[in-house]
Amino acid sequence: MTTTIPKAVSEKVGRNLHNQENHPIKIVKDRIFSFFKDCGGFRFPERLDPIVEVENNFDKLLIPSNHVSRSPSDTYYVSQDMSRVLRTHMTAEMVPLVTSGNYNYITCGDVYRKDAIDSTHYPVFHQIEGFMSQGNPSHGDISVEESLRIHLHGLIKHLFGDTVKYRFMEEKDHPECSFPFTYNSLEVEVTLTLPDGTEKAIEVLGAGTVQPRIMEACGLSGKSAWAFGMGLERLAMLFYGIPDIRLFWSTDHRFLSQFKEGDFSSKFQPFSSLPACYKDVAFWLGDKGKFTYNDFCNIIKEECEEDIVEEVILKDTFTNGKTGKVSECYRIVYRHPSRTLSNEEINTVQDNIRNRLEKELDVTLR
Ligand code: FA5
Ligand code: MG
Repeated sequence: MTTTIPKAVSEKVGRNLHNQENHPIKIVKDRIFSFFKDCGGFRFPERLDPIVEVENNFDKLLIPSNHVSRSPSDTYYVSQDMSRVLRTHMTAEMVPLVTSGNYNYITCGDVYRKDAIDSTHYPVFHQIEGFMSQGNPSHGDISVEESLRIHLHGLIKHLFGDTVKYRFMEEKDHPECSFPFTYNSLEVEVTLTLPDGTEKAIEVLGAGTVQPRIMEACGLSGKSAWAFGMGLERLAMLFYGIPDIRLFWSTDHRFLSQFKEGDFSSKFQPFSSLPACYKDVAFWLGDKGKFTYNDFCNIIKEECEEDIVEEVILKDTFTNGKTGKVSECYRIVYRHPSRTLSNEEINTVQDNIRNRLEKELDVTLR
């Protein structure tokens, strides 16, 4: 079985926003790279092809065969024999990069996940990943754990300023902050005050000490290394006040002309407040448990020629006492980022989605 990749996703392959001059994703990437350039000792290799072996994305990273992230509801499989995927994280490049002699690197690339549809999730986003092994002079005499923490403290302050409020959520206190490919793992959460005075905590990165079995597989038995991975979109949204993650893919000059290399202080000026159109769809779930929210979102992405769906929200759910059947009602919010949608256009898409829901996900429309 392979997943058909929605056109809205496949046409993003090769766009490489992280290398597009004056694009906010590139500006944020450069700012992170500049911190590590100042540290010294790092290489900055880039592997642009996001199609990778399942082995490198999951197996060699010790991700168990029953791990949810491997499910075709979460990951885009691109070959008939299920041996290749659109990489789901930049850690997929760790084994190939280290094996080919990069022992200290910072890399960046596009990653793909089937996910929710809302203002902070998009099936394509960008990650920066860092890897540093013992032997890099900037480790000095300190342990790998200490070195990781020093670099991360420095990076967070470089990005958000000295007075930033943030915390390290260590695996030992927060078991959910762990990764199969690292131990002594942690996640960093930054709390920012928004223009309206409210505080918002966001998870900006995951990190840890690389598992010895992976070091061995990379030909570095007996050595240790740290690694971290962070998402760029949410950072850029915070720095610039960009309200909707889909905007990064806009080719509209009203968006692109607002950003300049090195300029971090400007705030994004919204250029459209187009009306949204809401459509609800309610159904009974079938007995086979075939329906998943991610598969539903993927059908929506496949049916939309352009990015016209802003959000898909579960509005209501209940169980019929007599039959035991479960009903769910979802609201699909349609809004094009830069033009007004016609009723006709929305109705066609909505009808197609309804038909496919019934055919493919074993539900009965109400
Ligand atoms: C990872 O992807 C790990 N590979 C990170 C890592 C690397 C850990 C090396 C240890 C060693 P996670 O799925 O939590 O972890 O994603 C890492 C970061 O990417 C998150 O902290 C967040 O900033 C960003 N991110 C994750 N999912 C999304 C999404 N759907 N949209 C935007 N950003 C996301
Ligand atoms: Mg996470």
